[in-house]
Amino acid sequence: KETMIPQPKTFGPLGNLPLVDTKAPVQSLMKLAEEQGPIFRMDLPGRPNNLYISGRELVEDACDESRFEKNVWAPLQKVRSFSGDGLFTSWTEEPNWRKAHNILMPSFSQRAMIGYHDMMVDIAMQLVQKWARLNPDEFVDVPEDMTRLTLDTIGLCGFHYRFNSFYRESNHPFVEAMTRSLDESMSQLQRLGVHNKIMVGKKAQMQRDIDYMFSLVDKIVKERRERGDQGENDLLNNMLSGEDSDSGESLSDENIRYQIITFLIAGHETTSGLLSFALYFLLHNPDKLKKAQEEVDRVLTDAAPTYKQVREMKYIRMILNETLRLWPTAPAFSLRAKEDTLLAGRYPMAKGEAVNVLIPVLHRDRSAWGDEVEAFRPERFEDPSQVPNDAYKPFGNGQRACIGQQFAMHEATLVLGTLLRYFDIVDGANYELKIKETLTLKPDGFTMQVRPRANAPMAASPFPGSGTAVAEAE
Ligand code: FDE
Repeated sequence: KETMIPQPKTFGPLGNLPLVDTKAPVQSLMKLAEEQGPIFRMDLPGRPNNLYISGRELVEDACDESRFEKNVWAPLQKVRSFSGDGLFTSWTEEPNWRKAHNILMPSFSQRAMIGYHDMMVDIAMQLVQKWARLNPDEFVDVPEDMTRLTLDTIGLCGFHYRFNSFYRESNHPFVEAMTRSLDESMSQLQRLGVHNKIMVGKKAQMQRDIDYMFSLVDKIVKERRERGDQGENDLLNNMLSGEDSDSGESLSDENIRYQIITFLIAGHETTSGLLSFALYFLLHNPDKLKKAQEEVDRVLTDAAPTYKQVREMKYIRMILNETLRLWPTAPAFSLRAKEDTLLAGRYPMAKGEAVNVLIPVLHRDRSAWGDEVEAFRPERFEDPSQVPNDAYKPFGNGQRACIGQQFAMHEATLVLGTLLRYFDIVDGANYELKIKETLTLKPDGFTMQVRPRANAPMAASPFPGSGTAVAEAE
């Protein structure tokens, strides 16, 4: 009953390494999956026997939590040098995973979004104001502005820290340190062992970056401890005061540091990529853009969206879901067998053996999504009972699925809706999609133009409150 697992051609001691573009590993693996099928094996120097799965049936079976569990695979192990046993990079059996999970779950519930809503609006309006001041021919760098927005949002909602990215020409030093560290972690994976040992300069830079990140975060925690709780409704307060319902324990300062860094990484790269891809798809699908504008014109009747209005923008949410189908910005996760088992009843897996899920390929499985898998069709998500959930995993699986899902979706819906309410978007550069890979996916060098819409609320001057002054003057 056992079945052979295909493997692409090998290159002596390098194994399959030459088949992987070091700058675009996920896109290389997507291509290989197309050639090799829903399961294949890759041998890499020092890391033999990597299994990749992407078919609906295989993924569904590997998502059975009684037999498989989250694997902190090589890319995540690299990131542990600065995110430690934070939620994203801890093994499920590490005590701090369940502790932090229990303490933080309420902070990420749909209800908790009511508390973050005004802070999300604060940052969204900064972006609206920036775009409203552009000259008609200027271009916006979409991923850069979306990264400013998502970083500032998680900073404010998480810790009442203002990165003030819209008031800076270049990135906040924290972002520089974080991006360089993530880049270096991924590069280390691609280098051979000996090469890593001689990269002394890179190592020293990474240490400086990690020291900087720790010192900034530790300062935020220390200040809050000294000042005490002043009713900030943010993640930091919940971490400082929260007790694990199982053990009665609270989180250590060291673990809080790792969680903060985790939220800053997880909460901004992925969500900014999502917003950027969504705008890209809307530019290329004018009929969907029109439907979206009809919805925001109907729902968003005030200068800034309310919590309830964000929940009412159903089509915007469907656009985001469909965007995550085609380009899930966290493109892969890994699962390992808890005991010896047969995957999908035919591939023997020894205890501890892992499979890596290629999400963008799963999301193009024709048996789940029909023949036109490349078509951008938000309507696939219209009727929740029709969504093939076993073939849709943009937020991972089971108890280790994304804790930030509600947060990301509320933020992205709010922002995309507001932008479409205020601006027409124009593909002035004839942008052709090119995907940049870090730990996440983003449209590389994506620029577009924006034109204030004549019918936007307070379109001429999108300052909260300024509309009344104008009305009174008239
Ligand atoms: C998580 C997550 C995941 C899973 C991973 C693995 O399994 O390894 C995924 C897939 C995801 N996530 C995705 C996503 C997307 C988006 C847009 C997001 N995400 C967003 C966000 C935001 C925030 C704040 C977050 N996110 C967070 C997070 C965390 C913490 C985690 C871990 C959890 C546990 O517990 O494990 C995740 N996330 Fe996400």
